[in-house]
Amino acid sequence: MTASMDQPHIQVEDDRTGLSIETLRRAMADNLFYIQGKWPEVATRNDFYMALAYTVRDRMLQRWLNSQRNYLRPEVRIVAYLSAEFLLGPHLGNNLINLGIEDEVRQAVEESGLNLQHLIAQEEEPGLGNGGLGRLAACYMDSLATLEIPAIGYGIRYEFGIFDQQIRDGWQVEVTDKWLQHGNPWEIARPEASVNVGFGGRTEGYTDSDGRYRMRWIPHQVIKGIPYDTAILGYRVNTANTLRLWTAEAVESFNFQAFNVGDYYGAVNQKVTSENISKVLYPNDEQAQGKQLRLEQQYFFVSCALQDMIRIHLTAGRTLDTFQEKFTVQLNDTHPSIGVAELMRLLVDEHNIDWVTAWEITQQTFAYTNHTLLPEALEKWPLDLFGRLLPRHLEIILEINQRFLDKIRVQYFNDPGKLSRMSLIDEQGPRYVRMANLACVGGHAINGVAALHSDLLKQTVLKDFHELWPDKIRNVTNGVTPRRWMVLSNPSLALLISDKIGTHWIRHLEELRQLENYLDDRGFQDAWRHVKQERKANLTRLIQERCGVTLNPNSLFDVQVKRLHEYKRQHLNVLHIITLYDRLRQNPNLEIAPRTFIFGGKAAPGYVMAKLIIKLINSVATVINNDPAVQDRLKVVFLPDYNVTNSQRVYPAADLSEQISTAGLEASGTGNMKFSMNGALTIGTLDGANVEIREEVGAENFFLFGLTAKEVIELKTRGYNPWDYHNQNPELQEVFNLIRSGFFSGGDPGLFEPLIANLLQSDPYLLLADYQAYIDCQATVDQAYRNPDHWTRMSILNVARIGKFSSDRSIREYCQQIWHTSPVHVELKEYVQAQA
Ligand code: HBZ
Repeated sequence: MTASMDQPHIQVEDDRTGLSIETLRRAMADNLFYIQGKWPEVATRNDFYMALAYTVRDRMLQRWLNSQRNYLRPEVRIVAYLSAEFLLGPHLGNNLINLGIEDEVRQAVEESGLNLQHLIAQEEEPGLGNGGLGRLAACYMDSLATLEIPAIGYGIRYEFGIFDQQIRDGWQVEVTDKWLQHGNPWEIARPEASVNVGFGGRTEGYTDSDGRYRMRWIPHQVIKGIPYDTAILGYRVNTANTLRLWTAEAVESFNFQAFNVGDYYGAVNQKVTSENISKVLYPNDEQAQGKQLRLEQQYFFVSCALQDMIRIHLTAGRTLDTFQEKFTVQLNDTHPSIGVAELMRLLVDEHNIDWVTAWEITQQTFAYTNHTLLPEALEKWPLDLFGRLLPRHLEIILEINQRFLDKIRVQYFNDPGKLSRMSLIDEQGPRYVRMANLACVGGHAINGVAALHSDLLKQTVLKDFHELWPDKIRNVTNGVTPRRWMVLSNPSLALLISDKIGTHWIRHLEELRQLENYLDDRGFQDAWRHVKQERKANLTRLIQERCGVTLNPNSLFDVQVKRLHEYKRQHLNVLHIITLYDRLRQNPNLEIAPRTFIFGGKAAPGYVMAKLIIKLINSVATVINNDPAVQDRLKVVFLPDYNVTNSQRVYPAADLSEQISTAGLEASGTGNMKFSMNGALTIGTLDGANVEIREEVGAENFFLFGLTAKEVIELKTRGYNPWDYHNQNPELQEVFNLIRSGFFSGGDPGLFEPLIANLLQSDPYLLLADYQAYIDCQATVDQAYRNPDHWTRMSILNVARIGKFSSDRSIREYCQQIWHTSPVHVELKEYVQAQA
C-alpha cells in the first residue's frame, strides 16, 4: 500500500474552491453535466440555477465544515435557537454577497450566455414561516454567523411552507407551496444523525438496579426524525453555522409484520401518518389551542433537537452535568417550550440524573422570547389531549408545578389568586397546560422584543412573574440584517452609501451616522432621489407584471405590507383612501400629491374578517383605478403573494411606511425597520419598535398619530363607544355610507356589512377613535412630500440614524445579557483529514 493511501488526504479540487471567472464558469458547466445530467442545449433555467447553486455551495463548504468541527471542541459554547419557523427567503443572492463573489459570478454567468438576475429569480424561497417571528429567526441566524458566534438553528423541514396567495375576483385563494418540487441544492441530508421520537402510550414505575424507584415512558408509536442541514454563512467571515431542520419518517419505512399478514394498506398507512408531522406549516390563525398535529410538530422537533445536542455534548467528551455550559437554548416564543419537560425527561429518565440537578441544568439552559400580548395568542393545550400524546411529560409538568406552587404558597400565603394565575395548569374551566408559564418557570430569562412590549409584559400578562423575579424579564429590541435588507435588496443605495463612507457600515450599522455629513450636499441629495426613483420604477415593473396596473413612479408610494390582521389596521388605511377619493370627487381641483397605495400580505385561511379586508382593498382599487376623475392622482394596488422575494423589491421603493397598529398590540414590528433602512418615512402609532425608531430618527422625521397604549387602556376601561366618534364626524359618515351603499361592491350593500357592523358595534381595535388623527397626519405627509428637498433630508436622516435596528446589535445584546457567549474565530485552511 502506498503512503498516500495509508494516510488519506482529501485534495480540495480547484474547481470546487477557485474564484477566478474561468474556474467558476468551468465549475458551473461541470455541475450542469455531472449533477443535473444535462447538456447546455437542453438545460432548463432551473438546471442552470441548480448548477450555479452547487457551484456557490461548494465555495461555502470549507467554512461550513471547519465551523462544524468547532462545535465538537469541548470548550466551545453553542447557541441553539429553537424555532418552529425560519422564514429564510432565497439563499443564492445572499450567499454571493456574504462570500463576496458577486462580480466574479456575474461575469462567469454572463460568459456562459446567461443572466445572473434571472438565475437568482429562479430560486423557490423556503417560506417556512408566517411572518415577523419566522423572519426574525432568519435575521438572527445571519447575525450569529456574521458575529462568529457558534450557533445551530433547530426547526422543522416542512414539506409545504406558507401557502402561496392568489387573488381571484378580489378574494384570497390559498395554493400549496411546493417549494421542494425542483430540488433544494442548499441542504444536505444527514440520515446518520437520525433520532427516534415517541408519542402516546403510558408510563410505568420500576425499581432500578440501585434499588431506586423510577419512571419510564412506553410510547405507543415511535417516529424517526431525519436532519437536513443548511449552511448559514456570515458576512465576509469564515463562520458558517448550521440550520438543522427535521423531517419525520416512519421508523420502519415499511411495516413488515403488517405486510406479512396481508395488511398492505395498514402498513403503508403507518408510514403516511408518521410523515404527516413535518408535512405543512400551520398558518397562525386558528386559536392557539386544540390542534393535536401542531403539538406533535412542536414535540417532534424539540425532542430531535435536544437529543442532538446531548449527542454533540457527549461526543465532545463531556458529561451531562455541564450541559448548560455547552448549550444555551433560546425558545422562539412558546412553540418549543415543551423542551423544558423534554430535557427534564431526558436527564432524569434516560440519563439517570436526580431531579434537583436536572432542574438546575434545565433552568440554566433555557431562555424564552415572548412575541405577543394578545391573550388569545397565548398557547395552551387541553390537559387530556396533552396527557394522551405525552403522558410522561404531563407527569413531569405536574411535578414541576407542584414544586413551584409550594414555593409560591409560602411566599404569597394570603393571595390565592397568585397561585391560580401562575400555575402551569389553567383550572378555571376545562383544564389546560399553559405553555408561557412553563417557559417562564423553566428558564433563566424572559424577554420581550421592544422596550414598550417588554414594559407591558411586566405590567400585564407576566405581572406575577415579574413581581416574583424582578430581574428575569428583560428587553431585547428586535433587529433585521442589513445584508439582506439593504445590500441585497437595494444595491444602488448600498453603493451610494459606500461611495461616501466606505463599506464598514455593513457590519457596524451605527456608522451610517456619517451620512449626516452629506445632508446638505446637493449632489448627494440628487443621487439619493435618483436611487429611490430607480427602485420605484423597478417595483412599477413588478406590479405591471403581476397586477396589470400601470403606476406613476412620480407619485408618493404609500406602502403597507405585513400579515393581514385587524390589529394591524389595514382597514384604517382603506378608510383614509376612501376619504381622499371622496374629497377628490367632491372637489376635482383639490391639490394633493399624487399617491399610490400599495398593499401586500397574507390572511390566515380561517380568518374571515382579514379575508374580507383583502376583498375590500381590491374592490376599492378596482373602482378608483378605473375612475377617470382621479386619473393619475390616486392608484391602489394589492400585490399578491407577499413573501420575502417580493418584499425585497417593495421596501426599497417605498416613500411612506404604514405602521398603524392599535398602540400596545404590535409587539415590535420589523418591517418598520426595513422601510426606514431604505429611506422611507414612517407614519405610525406609538407602538412596538416604532417608539424607538422615532426616538432614533428624531420626532421631526416621523409622522406620529393616534392614541398611546396607556390612552387605549384608559379609553377601554372608561367604556369605548365607536358611535361617539361616528356621530360627530361627517366625513367618516360619508365614507361609511359609500361602502354601505354598495359603491365598491357592484351594488351589493351586504358584502362589507360584517366589517362595517364590527366597526360600529364594537371596534375592538379603535379605528374610529384614531380615524381623525390619522387623516390629519396624512395631510401633513402630503404637505411634506410636496417639498422634495425637505423630504429627501428626512429620508437621509432616517437611514443615517437607523443603525440601532441591525440584528447584529440585537444578537450582541442576547450574547451579553442572556446567552453569555463570545465569538469563536474559524480558520479557513485547506481541510486535511487529521486522522493519522
Ligand atoms: O413577531 C411577530 C409580532 O407580531 C411582531 O410584532 C414582532 O415584530 C415579530 C418578531 O418579534 N409575531 C409573529 O410573527 N407571530 C407569528 O408569526 C406566529 C406564528 C405562529 C403562531 C403564532 C404566531 O402560532
